[in-house]
Amino acid sequence: MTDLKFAIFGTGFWSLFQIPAWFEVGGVQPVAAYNRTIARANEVAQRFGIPRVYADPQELLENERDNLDFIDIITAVETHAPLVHLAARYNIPVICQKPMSTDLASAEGMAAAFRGSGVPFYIHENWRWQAPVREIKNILDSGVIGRPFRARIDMISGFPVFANQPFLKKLEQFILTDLGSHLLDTARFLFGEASSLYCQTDKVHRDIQGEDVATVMMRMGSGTAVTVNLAYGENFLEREAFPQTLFFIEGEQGSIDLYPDYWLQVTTKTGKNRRRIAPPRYAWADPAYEVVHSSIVACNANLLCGLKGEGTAETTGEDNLKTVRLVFAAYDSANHNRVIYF
Ligand code: 89Y
Repeated sequence: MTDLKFAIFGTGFWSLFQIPAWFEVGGVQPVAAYNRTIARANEVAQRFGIPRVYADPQELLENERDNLDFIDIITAVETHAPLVHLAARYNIPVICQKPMSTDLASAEGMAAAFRGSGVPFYIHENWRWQAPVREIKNILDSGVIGRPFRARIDMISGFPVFANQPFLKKLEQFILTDLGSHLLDTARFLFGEASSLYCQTDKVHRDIQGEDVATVMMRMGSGTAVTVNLAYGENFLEREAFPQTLFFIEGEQGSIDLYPDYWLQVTTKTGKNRRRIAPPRYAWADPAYEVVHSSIVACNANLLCGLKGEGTAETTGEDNLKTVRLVFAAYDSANHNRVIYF
């Protein structure tokens, strides 16, 4: 099969990892890049050998429409909906970076634009593709710890996250959209759909718009009580593990711990099994984001299988809408201090 040709929409911070992750997967070729600031598009295009650049997404689609198998959108979140609707008008398959949109209604509109068209609409949601998360899923599916009745999922860090991604400071809804999207999706992946949710939020940084602390409690799947603890604090933690997510899962016959540095331990009545599930290493990845950047490769590979009709893409727009519903239900819950039932 010949390479699938694609256009990148957005050449900001994330494109420096998203594009090499595509090269790592192989079987694809970037043919054009759009960016609001053309100088930046030129810079990134030159670095990665992308032949054509545009400052207008519609002009790109007019010129390249017959040459494109898909579009990969990695622009700022508020531009996702208009760009996805634009691509839908050209019937071009789309991969859109998480978080899908700024609100539930526009996310629903994005999914609806593709529904019934036969044209793929996928969300790039990579957290569930982290090597230790896949291993936890295998362990849960093996039944070795029995029915999981409770889980704690923690992503708590003092990492200077706004240094690389300054726009995050300006989001009125920050940690639940930026990280909550990832962790609530991971909770769904591991434990099934939520039947109820309760959330509290807080703010530690004084110079940002949105919340940087959130505590979400959900009842999921066949009854697992899951707490997701999120924080970017200015606090100094004894064990800084950014961007690792730590897990403690209790089952009727055993437990699973994921500790810093990817140490995974399964404890049952027959004893403890401790292994290190480190992510694959790539030269282009920023070591400070290792586990996240490496999961871009696995996520892209899965979405490419879906585009080629060779497998099932996990994070379709329809599937990710369920994650988006949890994110905005969490804001609703925190704002009104009430439990949301699904
Ligand atoms: O934007 C976020 C993401 O998707 O992964 C980590 C991050 O860069 C900061 O929270």
